[in-house]
Amino acid sequence: MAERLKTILGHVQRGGTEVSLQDTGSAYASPGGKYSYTLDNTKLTPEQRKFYEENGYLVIKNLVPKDKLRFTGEKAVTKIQQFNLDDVLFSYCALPEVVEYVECFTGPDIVSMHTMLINKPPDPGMKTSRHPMHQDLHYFPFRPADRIVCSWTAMQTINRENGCLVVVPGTHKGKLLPHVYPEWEGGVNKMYHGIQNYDPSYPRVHLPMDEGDTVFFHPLLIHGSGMNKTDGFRKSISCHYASGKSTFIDAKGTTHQNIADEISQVVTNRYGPDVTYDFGDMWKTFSRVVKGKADW
Ligand SMILES: O=C(O)CCC(=O)C(=O)O
Repeated sequence: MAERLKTILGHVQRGGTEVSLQDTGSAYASPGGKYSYTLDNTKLTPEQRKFYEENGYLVIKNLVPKDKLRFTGEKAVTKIQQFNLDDVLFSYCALPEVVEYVECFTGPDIVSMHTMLINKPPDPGMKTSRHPMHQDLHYFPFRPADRIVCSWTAMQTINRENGCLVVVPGTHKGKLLPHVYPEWEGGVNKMYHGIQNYDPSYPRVHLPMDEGDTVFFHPLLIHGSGMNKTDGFRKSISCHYASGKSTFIDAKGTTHQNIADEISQVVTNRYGPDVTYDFGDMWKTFSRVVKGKADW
């Protein structure tokens, strides 16, 4: 496993020449280089901190009380995105249990950037309920990447039968790779881009979780989720947080360009060509401060 990971990192490592991309690194990395992905804090145990530094994710069992995950009205849809303005759903993003961990990665100025409640439907037999392996940073034109973290909470038992998360540990140490629509026979959901030329033999770890279990993960961590082979819907809720000191990059000419263009097209289709669209501004509009302040 260690050898295999070394080979993968050779392919994706930051500063390599395979893909030339904008800097995704941290402005806060400790000078001695001991910690790059976490900040000094009193929340994480030394073991938890070391685990995240090495693997790019951390599962906290039973973090969110079950009564805080009782949302109604989501049965008819497969995904609710950008619920920052819905106070009931947003209450998840502001849960002290969650935010105390988030601060270990973002620092004290915490902004909710991207929110999602996924109600993964039973697969219709075309494997379309899979989520291709990807890095979330593909969607985010803000930096530094190391001050972004996703909190993803299981709203029920989630396992390999109903499509749990799958991660490739250690890949957060790599760089942002180009993403495209995977060429899957049954098709793929809109805007579910996957890593171009993804090598499926990368050593993956499945993350079965119980209701309330929460995984925190880095935006460069390669991950996805499996097919829902059951008859029921599979529910999870997540929030991507960034530091309020983040800065925004121009997506033009970067690997973000294809997703920025795709979203731009959606905006044009819906509102007409006169409505101006900027990828970075879109994220600023979606954002909502959870703690401290945002500098934009
Ligand atoms: O919840 C899932 O099935 C996958 C979610 C995911 O990969 C993401 O939000 O980036």
